Amino acid sequence: MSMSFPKQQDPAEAAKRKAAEWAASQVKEGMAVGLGSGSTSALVIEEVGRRVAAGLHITAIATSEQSHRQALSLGIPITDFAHQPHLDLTIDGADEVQNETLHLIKGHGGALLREKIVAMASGRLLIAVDPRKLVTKLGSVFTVPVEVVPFGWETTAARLREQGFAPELRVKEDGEPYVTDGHHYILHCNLPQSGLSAENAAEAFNRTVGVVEHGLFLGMASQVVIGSIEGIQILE
Ligand code: ABF
Repeated sequence: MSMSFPKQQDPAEAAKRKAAEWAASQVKEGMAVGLGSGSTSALVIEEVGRRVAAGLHITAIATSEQSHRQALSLGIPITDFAHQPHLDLTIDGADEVQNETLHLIKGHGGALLREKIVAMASGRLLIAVDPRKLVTKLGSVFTVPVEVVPFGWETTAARLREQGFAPELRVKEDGEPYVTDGHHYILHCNLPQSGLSAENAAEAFNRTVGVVEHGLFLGMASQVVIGSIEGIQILE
């Protein structure tokens, strides 16, 4: 039986907040910071916004339009890669974290392309999650979102299907394709069904024409902070 809690007492929400608060504490004076997407990142941005309002000086680049709007609304100074090609620290969430390798599945929020571009430009990628995100085998809970060019997406999907990924087009409630901030579609791919390791699957996605980027973030996380009601745990 699943229990329902008011948001402020929900254990998962409390865990996310603990992780988010510690992650936000890692933002230091003068840093250029990548701000992630999703509900945990929204808590991070809220906390960073509070610190900026209290006098912290940073610049930031967000991984999604939604996070960008949230940051602006809190008065966090936003920059771009023309002015700031390197970020000191990016804080983002994840859908799955493999507990030993810190390999990640990201992108169920629909922002994986920008998330990966921002992560690649960062000296340190800090992932903030609640304990439900930890898995021993990547792909046990979530599919791998793969961002594809809309033109000929059916042929890209067919080639991913031939490789065993059983791709499914992400659609909105009205049945129309979900369109990313980068104006692409997303195909949800089944990693266990392909029988491939995460590394081999990443290579297969990279080789498939029509694929823009995929949600496997392998060897990219510097640290993972896992929140719980009791406190935090750091994996690195
Ligand atoms: C982004 O938001 C992701 O890459 C992931 O898809 C999602 C996690 O969201 P939440 O923190 O709401 O679980 O960080």
